[in-house]
Amino acid sequence: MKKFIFVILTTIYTTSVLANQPKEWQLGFQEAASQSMREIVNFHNNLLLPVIITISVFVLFLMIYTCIRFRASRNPIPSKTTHNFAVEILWTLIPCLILIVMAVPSFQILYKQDTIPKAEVTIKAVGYQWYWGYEYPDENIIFESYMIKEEDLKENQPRLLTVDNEIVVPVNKVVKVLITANDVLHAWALPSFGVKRDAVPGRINETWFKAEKIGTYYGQCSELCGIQHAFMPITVRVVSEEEYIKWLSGAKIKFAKELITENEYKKIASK
Ligand SMILES: [Cu+2]
Repeated sequence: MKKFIFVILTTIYTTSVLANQPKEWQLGFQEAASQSMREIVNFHNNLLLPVIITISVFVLFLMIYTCIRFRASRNPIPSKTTHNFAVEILWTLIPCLILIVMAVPSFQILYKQDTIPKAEVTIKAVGYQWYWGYEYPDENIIFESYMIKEEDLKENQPRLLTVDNEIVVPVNKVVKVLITANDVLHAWALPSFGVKRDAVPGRINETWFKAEKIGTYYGQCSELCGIQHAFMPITVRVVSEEEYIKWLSGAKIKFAKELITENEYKKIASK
């Protein structure tokens, strides 16, 4: 009973809870943190759901009506009619029209996601069995991101989602993500940003997002990649521009891809 009440309450209050990670007994999507995800949620809630519900209710009504109206006792001699031209045209045309009505906004969203605006930050994500490797190609930064085991979690760190090295990006900036894999297929997915792309060995996929709110966002590998598929989460920390610059200067030293000279070190450290 308690669980039931909880489900009802979360259904009513989902929009008011700041959800950048899955919540227990959650229904629906996580709260959108990008324009792209808002459009997806809008499309789902305001078009797909009403269409699906209407069709389901209509089919259910037809089934119940048929069972009652044409039951053996009420309809002892069944009709032998097999074809009806008008009905057949209708049940072909109407589903076609419904599909077209859904396809138009759906393609609009897809094309918008596919067109990558001029990127202000570029990140390369590489899937490995079983962790993610990240690179900031313009900043000479490279690091690996492993899940933190349950026994090592600190307070408020979600289980199975927290990593040791998070990706850090500035708020309200276009971030382009290049996605690939080193061994098998993986997929880089972040529900709050409406992003999900396959990581394919030997090829680079692209996606982008523009996070609108400061916070920590969690995603998971979304392509079954082996025994530890569930243990390679994705964590993105969205910070202010100043904080990002501060993080960059630290990361350039800590995660330097190529050896930095003493002069460069001084230059970075003095920032
Ligand atoms: Cu996986």
